[in-house]
Amino acid sequence: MKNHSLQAALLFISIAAIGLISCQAQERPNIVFIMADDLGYGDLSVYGSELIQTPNLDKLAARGIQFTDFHTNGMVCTPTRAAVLTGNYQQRTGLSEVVACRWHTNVGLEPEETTFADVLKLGGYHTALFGKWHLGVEEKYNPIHNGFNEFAGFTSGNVDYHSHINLNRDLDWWQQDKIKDEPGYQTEIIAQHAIRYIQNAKKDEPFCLYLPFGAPHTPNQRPYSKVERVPGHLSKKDQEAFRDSINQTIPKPPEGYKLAESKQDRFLEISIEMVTFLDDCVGKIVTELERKGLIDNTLIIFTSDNGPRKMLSSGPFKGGKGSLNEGGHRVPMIMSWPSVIEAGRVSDQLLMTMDLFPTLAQATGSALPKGLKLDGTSFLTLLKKEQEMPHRYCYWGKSSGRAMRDGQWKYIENEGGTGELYNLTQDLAEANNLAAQESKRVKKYSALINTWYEEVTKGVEQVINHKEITKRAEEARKKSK
Ligand SMILES: [Ca+2]
Repeated sequence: MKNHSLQAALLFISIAAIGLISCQAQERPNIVFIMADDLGYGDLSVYGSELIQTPNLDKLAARGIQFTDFHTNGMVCTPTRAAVLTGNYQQRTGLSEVVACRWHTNVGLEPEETTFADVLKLGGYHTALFGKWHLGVEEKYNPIHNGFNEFAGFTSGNVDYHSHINLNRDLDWWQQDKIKDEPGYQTEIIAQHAIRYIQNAKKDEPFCLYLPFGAPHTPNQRPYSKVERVPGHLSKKDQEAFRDSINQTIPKPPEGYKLAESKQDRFLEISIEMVTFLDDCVGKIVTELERKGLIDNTLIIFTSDNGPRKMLSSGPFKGGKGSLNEGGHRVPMIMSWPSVIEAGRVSDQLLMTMDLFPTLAQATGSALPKGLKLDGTSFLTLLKKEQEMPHRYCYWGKSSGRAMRDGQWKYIENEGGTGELYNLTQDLAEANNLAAQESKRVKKYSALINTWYEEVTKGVEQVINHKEITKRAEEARKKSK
């Protein structure tokens, strides 16, 4: 849903104009925006992981800025991606829950929405997306209809890392708007596309490369794991032939390599390896930017789309993927842009994924369309120099609850209306619920959260989640009996 406000439009046009003036002093930057999938706050060594070593991402942080209070808009994949693309709270698009390839046909990010890719493309950028879309599985929602010149990857929530078969047991690998498979381990294919794209970049045309990797989302597969999923439409015999043909192409593990004994240890070991492989790919992409002499004026962004999945870590925070607690949405955020961002910075400013759209528009001097109002706020000036962001309330919402931040205060309103209040300055782990002592504050936040939710969902039908679909189907079944 698009909102129009003249006042906001004028403000943003003037922000974009300031961006354009400042960008004229130097060439417009290239953008490489990398998003991991289900990677938690505590899964990189630079964010304190002792289990996973991520030297390339650590180096990227040392070269630029690392954020400690950066949040995804959603607690699961689709909602955060809708907010990333539109610069708004995802509820305005209706995509407030996951789009599941099994259930949600005819649901996705409508091509009429204005995405950051639309804005940069109109501003003279070449745009590409390699990786996971998860904003509609059908052709009509394809990224090339939503601002991207190039697309290779998958449109559902996850695919087998080798066979690229989704949870509906269909092949889900696209090149542009056609299903067209290419062999290889998913993470590696995405990195290879990125490297080829950078190699072929034209000198006189800046680019925006969006790389939403599927890793480390499940299925839990490393480069030499066997195929797990085969096409559902094939006969049993043909499925086996398909499995064998792909398994034959998978590299053997290094000599002497031994898998952990217990199932749990093996699962963890593979999870770790999926993250280190991703880190390695980031290193290769950065090396290619260096080789092309583009590194100084390329804004590299690395973040995640929600908190950690099973066996990964939210560091000091409570909860993981899907949770309204900090672990569900506070994620790593690293940015490098040597010609603008001073090396070695750490910032504790409160930011959300929807802030990236206006930041990218301003950093590239791309004007926003007249009348486009965004919930996100540009933080380009913060990249140039540490400063306090203006105070604002930040909100999170899903079908079973909502949450908000007011500076140090975190309020969660669970389904049914019970509230939890935490002071994050004293209690990062959200262990001490202060709701009973602070009833006046709770009342204020509860009213604010409800006003916000009503405003962002007004007139927009929200996607229903798996549980609700199953519940409704069960009710219909009982009724028909
Ligand atoms: Ca995710």
